[in-house]
Formats: sequence, C-alpha cells, structure tokens
Amino acid sequence: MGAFSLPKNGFAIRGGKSILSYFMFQDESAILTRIKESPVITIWGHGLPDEDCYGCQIGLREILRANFPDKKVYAVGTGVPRLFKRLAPTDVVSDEEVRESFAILVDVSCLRRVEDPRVFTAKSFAKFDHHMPNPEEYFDDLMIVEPKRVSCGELIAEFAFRNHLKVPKLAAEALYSGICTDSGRFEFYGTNADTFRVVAKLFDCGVVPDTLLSIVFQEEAKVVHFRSYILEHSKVEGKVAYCRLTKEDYLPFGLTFEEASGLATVLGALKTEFYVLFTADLEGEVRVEMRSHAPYAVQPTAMEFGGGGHLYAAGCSIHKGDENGYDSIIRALNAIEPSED
Ligand SMILES: [Mn+2]
Repeated sequence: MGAFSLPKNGFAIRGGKSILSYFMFQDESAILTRIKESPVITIWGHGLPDEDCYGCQIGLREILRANFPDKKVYAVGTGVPRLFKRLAPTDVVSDEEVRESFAILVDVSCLRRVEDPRVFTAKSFAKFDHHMPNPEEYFDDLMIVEPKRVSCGELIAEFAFRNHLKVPKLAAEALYSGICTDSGRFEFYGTNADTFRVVAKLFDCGVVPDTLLSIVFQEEAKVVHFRSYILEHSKVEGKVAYCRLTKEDYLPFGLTFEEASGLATVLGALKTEFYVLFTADLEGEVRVEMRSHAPYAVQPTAMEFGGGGHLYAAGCSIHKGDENGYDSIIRALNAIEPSED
C-alpha cells in the first residue's frame, strides 16, 4: 500500500443499508478481475460533466487501453469539449456495444445520475466515486467510494498505481485536470497529503501543467464579466451569501444556463459560512448550488431538498414557481450548527 493508506473513518452503503466502518468498501481486486474478463468496457460520468468527471473518463480509458490493448474501451458522454484538442475527445459508441459492455461509472453515485441513460442497458457495473452515498440512490455492485476525497481523479490514479498499471501521459494529464479543479487548485476541504502524493506520481508520468491549466482555468471575457455581475447582485442573510439568477441575467452576457449555473464558487469570496447560487433555466426550473466552509456541512440540507453531493459542496433543485423554495433553503442553511465531519 505504501503511501496510499485508506482513510480512517468511512461511510459506506451496501444493499441499501448504511454501515459505518473503519474502511470504505474497496472492491478493487474484483473490479480488476472484471476488467480483465470484459472485452468491452464503457466509462460513464454525470450530467453537466466537469473536468473531474471527464478527466476520470479519459484517464481511466487511456490506462485501460495502454494496459489491455486487446479490449475495446470507450468514454461515453459529452465531456469537456474545450479540452478535447489538448487531451482527447470522448467516444461515439453503438447501443450494441453498450449492451455487451462492463460499465464503469466515474465521479457519479448511481445509474440515474449518469449523463447517457443507455448505461442502464450495460451488462455489468462498477463505480469509482467520491460523492456521499445516498441511501435512496441505490447502487449495489462493485465500487470504490471514498467521500472524503477531494476528487475522483485521485481514486482512479491510486487504483492504477497500486495495481502497477501503466499510466500514459494523456491519462496523467486528464486525471490531474480533475484533481486541480475539484480541489480548487489544492484549496478545498479534502485536499491532503495523499492528494499531493498522487499528483507527484502523475508528474512522474509526464504532466505538463502550464499549457494544460491555461485551458482549464482561463475563461472567456464574458464569463469573467458575469462573475463580477454575480458578486454585485449577491445578498447576505445571516450566515448565507446568495445570488438568484434567471435567464434575463445570463442570456444578455451570451452565457448558457449550464455556464451560468456552474459559477457558484465565485460567491466564496464573500465572508460567510454558506454560499448559494440559484440559477433558473430557460423553463424556470432552478438549479441550486450550495457550498460551505467546514465545520458547516451542506450535504444533509441538499439531501433534505431532494439533492445530494459532498459534505461542503452539494446541490438540489427548486421547481418552477416555488417562491418559498428559496427562503426555505436559506432558512435551513442558517439553522445549521457546526458539525464534526
Ligand atoms: Mn468530482
């Protein structure tokens, strides 16, 4: 195991039951065995894919292709297109191949949250994830789940290193992109010595950070301007900073709903315990992205409102026309007591 020790406290769910244990479920050898047995492997991520999700898909795909050249391995989904040229595009896969495949979910907690619903038709399943397991989101197959990890990219990288798999440069750079973004460039809760150990190993595999991170982090002027707009239109109520956006706010900047609703972290500049970005889509359904600073956890509140995520970064939705939804969430967050994680 070397430097890669398992976390001391874990929370895992199997068969719909929650189990507190000293170790997470680590079906590592079973996953490796099934990889070896499967001629076709498909790799899936969540809707509105971010760099961690896409990086894990490309990273795992390239690791499997390099180590098992006889297999067909595909990353399925829209990915992060601005990285396709610097890293690699995702794949087009036939329904037939999906049905034959061993489906590996990365950075996503259950089949229902996978971007492409064809995942349901796959032959067998496994997942690598760092979201908090939600008892209502049943997943009962092979899994490596560590909710305390800041990125899923770390889990994939450690899986490869522990099993002495070759990690090509492309895979290392894809995983590094995910680790950098999910950790807020090594700032967010969950960043620890293991993060840096795995990043060091990825650098040994050839990561070139400058030309990669300039694509990952540089933003078009319209996005940078809209970040200022969000801050200017933010409000603070008690311990909660928030901003409410509708299409009338983001469309004039030339931003899509997806782009606008992904900017919650900008509110983290405000000195509050919680921050929330409410973004209405073109139909009026509202995506709620909530964040907090330890020791105030937002994940239980997100779950209470039908969503989920990580302890300090989670999300849910408000239905069109539910004006009380905004206040209920802000009130619920203001009522949260500091917690042990
Ligand atoms: Mn992630």
